[in-house]
Amino acid sequence: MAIPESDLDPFDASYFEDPYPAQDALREAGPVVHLSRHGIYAAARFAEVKAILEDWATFSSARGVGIQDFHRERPARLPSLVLETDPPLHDRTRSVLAKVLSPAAIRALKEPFTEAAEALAEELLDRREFDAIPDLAEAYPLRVFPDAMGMPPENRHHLLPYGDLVFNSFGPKNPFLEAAVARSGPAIEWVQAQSQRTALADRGFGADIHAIAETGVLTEEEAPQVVRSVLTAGVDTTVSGIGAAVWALARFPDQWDALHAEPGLARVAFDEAIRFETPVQTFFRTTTRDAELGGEVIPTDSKVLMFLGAANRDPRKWPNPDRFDIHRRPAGHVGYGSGIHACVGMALARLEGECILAALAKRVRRLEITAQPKRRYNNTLRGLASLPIRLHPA
Ligand code: QZP
Repeated sequence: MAIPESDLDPFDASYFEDPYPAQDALREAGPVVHLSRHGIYAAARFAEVKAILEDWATFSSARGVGIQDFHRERPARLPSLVLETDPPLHDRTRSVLAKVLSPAAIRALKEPFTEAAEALAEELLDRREFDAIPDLAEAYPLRVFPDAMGMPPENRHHLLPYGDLVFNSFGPKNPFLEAAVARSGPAIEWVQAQSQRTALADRGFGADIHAIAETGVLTEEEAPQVVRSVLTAGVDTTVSGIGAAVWALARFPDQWDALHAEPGLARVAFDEAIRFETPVQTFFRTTTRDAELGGEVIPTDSKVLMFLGAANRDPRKWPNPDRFDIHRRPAGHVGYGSGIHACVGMALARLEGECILAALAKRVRRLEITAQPKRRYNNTLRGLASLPIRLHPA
């Protein structure tokens, strides 16, 4: 029994354009496939992706969750204290973030996030026609998230090219990464400066992280690195998620009808959009030993690519997986990961998605796509660059 080979490049424009036939082929080829172009292993079925996520000791994050192996190459940025670590270091950082992003802390944002969503929905309704990526999917998180962090109003736009750079950097050094580097300008230095205690308001997630650090859990150097993690993970992801939801709801008008009839479904509709489009498409782990997976053995010190998006459309797990259906139960998808690294900001992301979709659902009878959407190419994130929309008011 040999692990099948594939020459697929999952970081290439034609793959990004329509990844589904290639994902289907990967799932059908076997539980583990070797991608010869990059010298990496891949898992695209739900069961194996989940098994990798649940076994952090065999499938380590400490050597980077991108294609680069930190044991062989120096990481371009200071490794994250939560994403690119294993226990026990991971757990210490994670506990700080779990406290800061606690259910009570997120609940307190329900009112301001709802208010901001209603205001944006009203503005968009007045305009009638707009581009749902910059004017909605980017505008909403850029309004509410930096406020919740306690950031000053200036230069928040740097958060987007910064995220674009980091998410591209998990992939190979290809033209998409090179373009993101060229576009990033002062974003890296700006984010670093914004992570310092003195740059952040007295109230907000940033101040909360620094306050916990001062109790001795984190060192003075570590606290801004943890703020950086939230700034990195918190914007581009929700932009892609909200864009995915609007795009799916515009393409499946019967699903918009259902949401319009029952705006209380906004939260589950957002979750289904995360399953359906899976904004964070892929992530790597590195094997710390010969690793058994789906009856195959992946050699130690190998990079393993998890196809979260393919897992979320695996027919072994999901009936009719290519149908966007807000009445299915999408719970259990791996769009937020699983196991010890599962998204620590999930409740915040879901609150943003819920608020903006509910605000639109109440006011809008129909979403019309008025021109061909344009894809945004990124080595990790799936999303659009442009989605021209006309709103039909209720
Ligand atoms: C990005 C960090 C892996 C993600 C989907 C998001 C992400 C999470 C953490 C960090 C960056 O800690 O820098």
